[in-house]
Amino acid sequence: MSKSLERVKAMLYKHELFLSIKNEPIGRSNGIYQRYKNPILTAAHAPVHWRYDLNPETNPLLMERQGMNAAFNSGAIEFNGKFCLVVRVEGYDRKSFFAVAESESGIDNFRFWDHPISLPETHEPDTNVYDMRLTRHEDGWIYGLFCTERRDHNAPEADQSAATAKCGIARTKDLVTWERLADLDSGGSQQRNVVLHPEFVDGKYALYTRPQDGFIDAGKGGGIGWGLVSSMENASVRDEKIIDPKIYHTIKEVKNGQGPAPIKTSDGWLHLAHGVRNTAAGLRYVLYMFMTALDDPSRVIHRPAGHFMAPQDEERVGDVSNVLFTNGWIAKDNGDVYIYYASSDTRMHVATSTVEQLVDYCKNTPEDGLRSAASVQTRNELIDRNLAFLRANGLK
Ligand code: M1P
Repeated sequence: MSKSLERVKAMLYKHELFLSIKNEPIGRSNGIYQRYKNPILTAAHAPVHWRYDLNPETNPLLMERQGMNAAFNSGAIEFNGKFCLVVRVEGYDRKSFFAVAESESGIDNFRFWDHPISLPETHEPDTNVYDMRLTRHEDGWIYGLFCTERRDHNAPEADQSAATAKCGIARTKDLVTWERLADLDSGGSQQRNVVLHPEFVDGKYALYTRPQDGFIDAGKGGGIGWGLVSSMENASVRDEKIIDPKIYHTIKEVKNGQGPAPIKTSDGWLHLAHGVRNTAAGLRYVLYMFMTALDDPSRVIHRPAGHFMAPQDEERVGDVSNVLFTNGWIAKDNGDVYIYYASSDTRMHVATSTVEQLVDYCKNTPEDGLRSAASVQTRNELIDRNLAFLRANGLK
């Protein structure tokens, strides 16, 4: 074997060793979910053949030609018995695209398919696409709803960062071939974090939306909205009802957004979302949960206070630090739940839980009383119950 071929072989071997690293639960668990030691996907997980020109004739120095920057905010679905993520992959050029990575275990050994997804464009090409939410709908399609970002054509030439966000819609049966449908028409508002509910509601498709006045600022908009549309082809939503508003002095006072499509349980629909507040160090993104009624997925029935997961340790640092974001989870038939979340717009992680634990968490975590005194009261109630329990059992 030639020297140059040996170098390629060694590179592939090293990458394979890296992809094969086993993941393991980290010691600390709060009884609600289990975090894991290693991120499940990073830029370094991207196949070597996506980044290097492996031919010694065109790349004699074996230099990286097209670097990868990040692998984050992934949609998730169980497909052909595998855990499949539609990952937001970002190159050094700042462009995001979608690529499927699959794993047998759901906690490690994720492998990207050979090619990223070739997503068709509409008549108005996307500048950037990201954060796909996957929904296996009862109409038989797998839908991917994502953000399509384009330059704001009303912005002055000098302002090259003004953008507009819309909800792009595509559907597939095999995660390989995607049919692109028209972007969601939501009147004047910008949209990000739009998610399709998995079942028809009153014979219509139901959408969780996030109307916003600007690209970053939710402005008068914000909150998780709810709207029904009669078709996903040329879908148009009007009169969105805000079912989970942003609220002063909470973890979602600046903005919030639905995470993945909700999970159906016998106690109601489980929702995972992100909430954003402002700090002297910039925006802080955390994950929170709530539940809605089985007979009306737009009616919130349980609102546990505060965050469900917040960035910790190395999760706190990345391209956009202090961010946890989620747009994918997988509920297995046995009740196990795999929560896929990204940290700081850089890498993907998994946390595991069960439907039983998550429903218990939603039902038994007190709501936010919105005042310090109310928080002290609910905590004292817990303390008093515990002291009585400890005394009754001779432990105090
Ligand atoms: O940078 C943090 C997140 O910012 C945006 O979130 P939101 O839609 O709530 O404004 C998105 O761009 C998201 O991709 C990103 O992770």
